Amino acid sequence: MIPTTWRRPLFAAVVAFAGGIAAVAGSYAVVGGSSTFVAATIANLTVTLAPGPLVTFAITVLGDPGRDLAYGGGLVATAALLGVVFAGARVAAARGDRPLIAPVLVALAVGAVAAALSGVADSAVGAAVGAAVVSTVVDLGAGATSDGTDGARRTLLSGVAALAVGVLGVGGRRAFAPAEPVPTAPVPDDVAALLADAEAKSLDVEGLEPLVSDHFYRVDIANVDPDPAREDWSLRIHGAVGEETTYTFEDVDAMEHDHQFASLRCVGETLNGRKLDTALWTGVPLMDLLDPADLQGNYVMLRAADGFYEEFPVDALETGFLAVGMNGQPLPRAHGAPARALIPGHWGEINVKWLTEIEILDEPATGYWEERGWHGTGPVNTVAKLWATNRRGDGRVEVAGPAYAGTRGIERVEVSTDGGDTWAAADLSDPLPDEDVWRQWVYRYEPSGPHEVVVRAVDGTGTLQPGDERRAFPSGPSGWVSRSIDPESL
Ligand SMILES: Nc1nc2c(c(=O)[nH]1)N[C@H]1C(S)=C(S)[C@@H](COP(=O)(O)O)O[C@H]1N2
Ligand SMILES: [Mo]
Repeated sequence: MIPTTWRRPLFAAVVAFAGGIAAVAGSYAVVGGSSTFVAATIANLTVTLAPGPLVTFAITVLGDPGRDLAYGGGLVATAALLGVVFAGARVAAARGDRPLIAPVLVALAVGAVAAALSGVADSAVGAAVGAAVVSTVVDLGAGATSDGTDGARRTLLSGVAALAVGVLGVGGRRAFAPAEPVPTAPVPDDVAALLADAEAKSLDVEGLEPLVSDHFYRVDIANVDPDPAREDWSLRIHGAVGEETTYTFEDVDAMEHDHQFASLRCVGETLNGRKLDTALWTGVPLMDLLDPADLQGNYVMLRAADGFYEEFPVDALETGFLAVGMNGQPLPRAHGAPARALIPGHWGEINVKWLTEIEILDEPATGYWEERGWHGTGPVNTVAKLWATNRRGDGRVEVAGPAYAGTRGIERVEVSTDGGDTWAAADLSDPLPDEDVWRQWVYRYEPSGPHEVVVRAVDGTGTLQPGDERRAFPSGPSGWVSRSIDPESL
């Protein structure tokens, strides 16, 4: 049994937390998982405040589950904070001893804090209503006495009310509003033809992703991605420029568009990891936007709506691209809608999503990941990955994967089936039209007992992929991918 003296504060805490949960659910009911959801600010704050190595670990090692964990923490923290506000308002209301004042004060206080957190009225109104419902139910259902039984009753009522608000709010939202409206558009003929070409060139190997990835990886510093509307978006070019220039989405839309295949690879991935993918991007060359601004500095800082920023030498912008479409569709929110930068041949991190600013600098500066110890603004390392291992009907073993060396291109992939003593050339997929894109390799052979397969690539300059093994931190993984294979267990 809980000691009697503890009961009151414990009950009060449960009622307060229930109020906080209802406020979070109310906000969700109105705005869903958008960036104006009341829990988004705190969920993202946890990443901003967390120490660099922890963020790196969460993003690179834990990946999506790490993000879910941080998001869950943000939800609980937001419910707790709004719960404290809820309880404070009820204490203040109790002084006046007028029954209706509590829900009104609760709504005002919770609404005000929710508005401060989310920055918008509708999300705050949802939170205010959710909290006020719990406050009302608790007062209406509980008697006037304030002994232990009464407290237990309030606690139970608050829990039931919060559950009801949660089920109605979250369930209703999920049922009636699309979780995230996914814009779709008819795929233009030229894009469809390019995608068909990529499909035709993809090697037919079980367990190997096609040349245009089915599932494109994502790396985000924010737990809740920004979702700027096209109408509200703009791209400002400033700093060491002759002519400060700002583009709206309409401006960009009116310019001539181009399509290009490009792969992205995260510097923080493991050697044989999956943070390497390819898409067909649609957009405009960055220099079309930058030329009128008359660039005068040697460095550039790209900034984004989620607070992300990366700096690198201005030369890399020359082949840069502002992507507004991906695989024939508008750029998805997760990949930076309405517009992201693509910087060919460089690690993923400078391919800034939700791009809002291009600042030209005279002096070098430090980007988000470089402040956390990474060196990920340069060209990618060469890699050949081993993603598929199959036993074929004819008894042969089939090994395959992608190989990528940024704009250097892939000239050859070599495979060893004896742990690196002897090497043979793998078959390569036909190259896609653009420079900064992976190729697939496949090698089939007659096995004789358990053995070790090793793969390595030679890039377009004739340079062999270095064999020395290094972990991802700080400048990307290095080494040859190898795997022990027992043909009998394939
Ligand atoms: N605004 C913004 N841009 C960003 C990031 C981010 O967190 N915020 N992550 C970067 C990193 S580390 C990588 S590897 C790529 C991943 O792009 P993707 O999520 O579209 O795969 O985006 C880069 N651009
Ligand atoms: Mo990355």
